[in-house]
Amino acid sequence: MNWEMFMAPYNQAVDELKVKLKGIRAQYEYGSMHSPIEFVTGRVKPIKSILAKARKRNVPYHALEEEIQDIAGLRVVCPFVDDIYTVVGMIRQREDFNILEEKDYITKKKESGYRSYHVIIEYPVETIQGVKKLLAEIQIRTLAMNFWATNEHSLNYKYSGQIPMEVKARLKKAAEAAFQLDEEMSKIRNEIQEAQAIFRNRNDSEATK
Ligand code: 0O2
Repeated sequence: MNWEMFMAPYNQAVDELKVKLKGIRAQYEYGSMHSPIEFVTGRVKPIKSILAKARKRNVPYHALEEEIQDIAGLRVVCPFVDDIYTVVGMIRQREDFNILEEKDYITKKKESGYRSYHVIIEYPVETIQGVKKLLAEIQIRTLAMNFWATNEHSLNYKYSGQIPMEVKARLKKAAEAAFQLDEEMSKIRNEIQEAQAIFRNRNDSEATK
């Protein structure tokens, strides 16, 4: 297996999709509008993790491209829960890729407490051999959901997937607290956005002095 060749289109897809998704945020900023996107990150799954996932699921090498959907992974982090659905709406309308599947782990959280909205897309990458369509996963979540998932992910790594029961229970509590935080923030969303607009205008006028 030539891993460098295998990974090349995934690296390209992540780079391109990062630019495209960051472009959405930039357009809101130019228009001085509230952006439903706080930040965008992207990564190509490390080969070690691809192989570990494949082994766990009995996926042979020749089926990696179809079976491991998140070799190319993008993450869109939003200020508020409603923003997630705004971003999903925009993703659905795009003409530069197709959606294959949507997984709503917000209304239906995972057993761990994990919340996020996942969209699996088929993305065409232009290569010197022609167009190569590959799968990519876009995870859309709030800042609070991201804080929880990042910490839980670190703990999973620390305990090699075997998080002790009492830590698991605390994580579930923390997931609910994070969701409550999202709900409370949504209730004062208008106030927060007005405050941010005042702050932005003040900075803009000071910059042009
Ligand atoms: P990594 O290290 O982030 O790459 P499925 O068969 O559809 O249930 P699949 O294909 O793993 O399972 O898809 P799923 O469940 O949508 O999860 C894909 C990714 O979502 C994971 O990738 C994580 O990034 C994230 N995720 C899912 N569940 C959890 C969770 O309980 N906690 C955290 N922190 N993240 C989660 P990987 O490959 O597991 O990991």
